[in-house]
Amino acid sequence: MSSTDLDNKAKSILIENDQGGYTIPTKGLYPYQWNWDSVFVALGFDTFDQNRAWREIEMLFEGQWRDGMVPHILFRKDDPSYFPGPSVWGTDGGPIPSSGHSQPPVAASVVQTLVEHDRTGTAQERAAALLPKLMDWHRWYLAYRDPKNLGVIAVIHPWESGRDNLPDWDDALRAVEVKDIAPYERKDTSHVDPAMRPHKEDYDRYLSIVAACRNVGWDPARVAETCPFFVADPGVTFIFLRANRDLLKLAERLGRNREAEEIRGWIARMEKGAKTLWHEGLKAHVAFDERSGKLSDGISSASFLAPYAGIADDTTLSALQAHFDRIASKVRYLMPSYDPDHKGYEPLRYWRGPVWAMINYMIAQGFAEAGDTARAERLRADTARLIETGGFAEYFSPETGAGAGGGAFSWTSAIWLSWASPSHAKQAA
Ligand code: 9WN
Repeated sequence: MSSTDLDNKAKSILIENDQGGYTIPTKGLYPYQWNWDSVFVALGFDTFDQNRAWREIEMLFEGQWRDGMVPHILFRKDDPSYFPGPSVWGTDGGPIPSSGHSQPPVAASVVQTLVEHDRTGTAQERAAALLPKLMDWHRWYLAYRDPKNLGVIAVIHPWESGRDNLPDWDDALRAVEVKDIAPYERKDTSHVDPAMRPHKEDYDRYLSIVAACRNVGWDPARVAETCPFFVADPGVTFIFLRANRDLLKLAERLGRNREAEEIRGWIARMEKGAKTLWHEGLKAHVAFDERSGKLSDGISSASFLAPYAGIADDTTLSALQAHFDRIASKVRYLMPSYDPDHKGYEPLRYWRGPVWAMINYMIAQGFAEAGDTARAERLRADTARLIETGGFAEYFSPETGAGAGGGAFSWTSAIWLSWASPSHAKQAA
């Protein structure tokens, strides 16, 4: 397929997955509105329908909870093809039935991008309406996912990280007692090869965490105190730090001085805190289990997001460049979600090895901003080749380039349109 055909195909996937203002990640496997999926999808719509891009994010925020949290899934209508659905979550925090925790807060960064790209003349107004909501969400993160003021953001469930099945979660997950779960039937393995999905022992624990949070009524302070899983994640931490920098730009642009001052404080706290995640032996930022006090022992694709978060001092950048080149000598396509030299690496099981297009987009943005345009371009070229060979798949094998997981996937299409497509690269040049 030519790149123009792929552009058209990507657009048609977004249009097909559009449910009237919000977009599902893919039909069958994921039939609801997911938080960070929607935000990346907005980047795709931004290339051909800016009004629709704003709508995607506005509809996501329609589900914001009273306490400020923006849920990871909005169940706008019940769909038996996905498990666990609304009745398992048992939440009551917001206006739309939803899951009970969040997902990586990329929204402020994408809103800032939409403002910069605006051709509609309405962006300033729409961003101003979103600003207080973004502020509330970010305050919620600091209050309830960093209650000890460490300057790092923890996740209370592997699903909250968006990188659900990472080897980094294994130890913390094994420590979760399996209890309070009713007999259940998974749906994911009926849509996708079970060899690409988590094991039953993982699902038992995923559901046990949901039960533990349900038992405290999803009260965020009690969740932070009692949740059996509470792990500081370099992915969410770096995405949040970046989002705060972009939120600051927005607040300044809108003349919101009080908010700008508050955000500057958050940035200082996070810049200091990120050091907690530095693993001196591995020379990279890794996950930190706040319950056990242990750092994880592997490098994930999120370790490469430090420059995206504005952490690009010489030590960090040169260590990441060395890891980048080492990993590039092991696999054909970058960036695998987990280090191929680690025992937990599996090229086709999700988040234990496969490549995701939107993670590449963020890593590349950080490397380019740090002045490493060669490695940024390598990531863009690999992402383009993966999509040309593997189609608009959910994720790809770093070894063969085969597309895996769900097909006709929204965020892969969006990242193609907004970044990886050669026609986009030509326009941007
Ligand atoms: C649970 C929708 C979501 C992504 C996540 C990805 C996967 C869900 C699942 O799909 O997670 O949230 O059921 O496996 O891990 O990042 O947002 O695309």
